[in-house]
Amino acid sequence: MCEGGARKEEAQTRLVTVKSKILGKNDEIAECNRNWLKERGVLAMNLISSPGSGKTMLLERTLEALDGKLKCAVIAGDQRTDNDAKRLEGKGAAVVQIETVSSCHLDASQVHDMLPEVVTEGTKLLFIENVGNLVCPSSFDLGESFKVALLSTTEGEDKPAKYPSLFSRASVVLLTKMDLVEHLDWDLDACLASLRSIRPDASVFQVSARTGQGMESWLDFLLEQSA
Ligand SMILES: Nc1nc2c(ncn2[C@@H]2O[C@H](COP(=O)(O)OP(=O)(O)OP(=O)(O)O)[C@@H](O)[C@H]2O)c(=O)[nH]1
Ligand SMILES: [Mg+2]
Repeated sequence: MCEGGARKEEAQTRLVTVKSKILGKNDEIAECNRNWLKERGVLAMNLISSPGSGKTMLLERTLEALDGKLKCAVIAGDQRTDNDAKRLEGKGAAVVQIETVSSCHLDASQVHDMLPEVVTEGTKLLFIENVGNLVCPSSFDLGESFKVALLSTTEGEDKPAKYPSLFSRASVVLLTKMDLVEHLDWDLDACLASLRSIRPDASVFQVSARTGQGMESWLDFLLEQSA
């Protein structure tokens, strides 16, 4: 019994060491990405949310609105398929898809390999659409300027308090699918209270990519940030 306990402790120590080595290596590459992007004057955003909360649709509308105004690029991450890249093509931005296969998040090295291909001369904004997942992607710095968390109204109000690893790290939060509120019991004040309890200073945008509600404020924010 005691011996088993000691072995378990040893195994846990090894696991912690391996994890911190992986994250340490990731952080090094992320810093390299950040410097590379900074040298080129590119603002990079790491978009993180649950699957289906509207990252790609937000980007579809965002790229369409910014086409001809601001040169954008997109790195889209999914476990499988290039569905998102296909949806984002032809909107004036360079788009690449990363298939993470067995991984539930993008890492800095995958982004590093794609940067020269997607970020060409004159690019001002880089959107990195992470794999749909509310937990793991938040631990992996990709070299972004800041993280953007999306939370759709159909997910309920309490997700910031339940998933603090993301919401404490995201300085920008988009409440998406606002057009559906009238069909739901969703409570804006409760959602904001949950968010404020985790990240009081987050910039919050209430948007519907479907109807265009709130999109102007989001676009103004992007233009302002990239200036
Ligand atoms: N009503 C409504 N539906 C939306 C809105 N935004 C996205 N959707 C729908 O939500 C579903 C998922 O949207 P996506 O943009 O694919 O979501 P995602 O976060 O990119 O999903 P993953 O990449 O799989 O994580 C689609 O059926 C969209 O049409 C919105 O503002 N309002
Ligand atoms: Mg998507």
